[in-house]
Amino acid sequence: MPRKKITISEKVEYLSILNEKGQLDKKLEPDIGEDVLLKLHRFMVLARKFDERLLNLQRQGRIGTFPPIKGQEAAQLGTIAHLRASDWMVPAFRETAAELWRGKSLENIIIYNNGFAEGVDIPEDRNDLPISVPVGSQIIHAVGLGWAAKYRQKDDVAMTFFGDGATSEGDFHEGLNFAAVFQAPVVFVCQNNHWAISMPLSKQTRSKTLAQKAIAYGMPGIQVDGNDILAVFSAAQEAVQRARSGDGPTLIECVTYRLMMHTTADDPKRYRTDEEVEKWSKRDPLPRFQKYLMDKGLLSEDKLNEIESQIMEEIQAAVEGAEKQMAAFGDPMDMFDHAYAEMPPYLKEQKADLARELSEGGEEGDHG
Ligand SMILES: Cc1ncc(C[n+]2csc(CCOP(=O)(O)OP(=O)(O)O)c2C)c(N)n1
Ligand SMILES: [Mg+2]
Repeated sequence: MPRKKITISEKVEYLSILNEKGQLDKKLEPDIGEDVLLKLHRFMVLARKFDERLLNLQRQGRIGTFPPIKGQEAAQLGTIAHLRASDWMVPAFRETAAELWRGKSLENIIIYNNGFAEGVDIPEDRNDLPISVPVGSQIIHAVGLGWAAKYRQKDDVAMTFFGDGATSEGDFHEGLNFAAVFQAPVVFVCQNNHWAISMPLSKQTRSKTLAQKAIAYGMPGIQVDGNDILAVFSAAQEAVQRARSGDGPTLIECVTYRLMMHTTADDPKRYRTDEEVEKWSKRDPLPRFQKYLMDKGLLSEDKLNEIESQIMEEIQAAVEGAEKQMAAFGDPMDMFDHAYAEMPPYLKEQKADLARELSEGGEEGDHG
């Protein structure tokens, strides 16, 4: 027969374990040790409070533009929790919670967001890549790293993070295709937060889900409630195990929402409704996880207050420490030094002008 249906038998799964009211689907509850549950919770609170503090600092002019993560903590922590130190973490630009889990210091995040390269520390014992701002570009880096691990017969995996907007980039398609063909140990974590700056999800795809794109490349794809840390944790556990045991890549679509602005340079009220934000605020990943922990007897109001106040102190100390460090950074003369092997005459002139100005300004550096 010249014309017939080809049956594509793969299905896309959807996973939700802890719903927005904090009610648990007992059959699906993952077996997570108490220490891990409490660590996940601590990092969720830390990421939330730190994000709020960064926003305040930005509004006070004490850091530059930064991308808030509020609402996306579960998607980041439930996935990153499965990586070993030697695995590769390949972030986009909105992964503060995952970065903290990997050991990045609060101080360095503040320093980075003030524009100082000194803040780009990769913790010594971690195989992590720096933040990647060109949308989707990090996906192919992760695939290369995963492929290299396999080539060297190591059982390390690469986990990369990207947004719904990145799925419209060629890098996403090239990356997933290569990873599937070569069975590279890569976990693709798409944080579908419904917006790419002011561009809604409906302008990125006509597909019902982003997860189903995995089918075309020949890898498993799963859509999870990205605000449900138990569902994210379970899906990522399977994906990391699959990659580590040589069974290739997985695409995980975490359905979540960016509760704040794209970056502090953007006003989301110009492109989305208060009702939409209100609807998603009710699906906040943090209270539902806290209810789960309280129902299990692992958390109480008193304990929560204690954790929150410890965290607030930790953040305050980091802000003070970072500001102290930064006071010693950034000789403005440095900006002339790294652009040309041989400095053009006009820059030599500007350099001399600035040196003169700085010396005239005296110790206080008052340049009028
Ligand atoms: C290649 C490229 N095009 C455009 C931009 C400008 N830009 C920065 S973030 C962004 C939206 C990204 O959306 P998404 O992938 O959904 O991630 P999210 O910001 O929602 O976390 C755009 C268009 C960029 N950084 N790189
Ligand atoms: Mg997005």
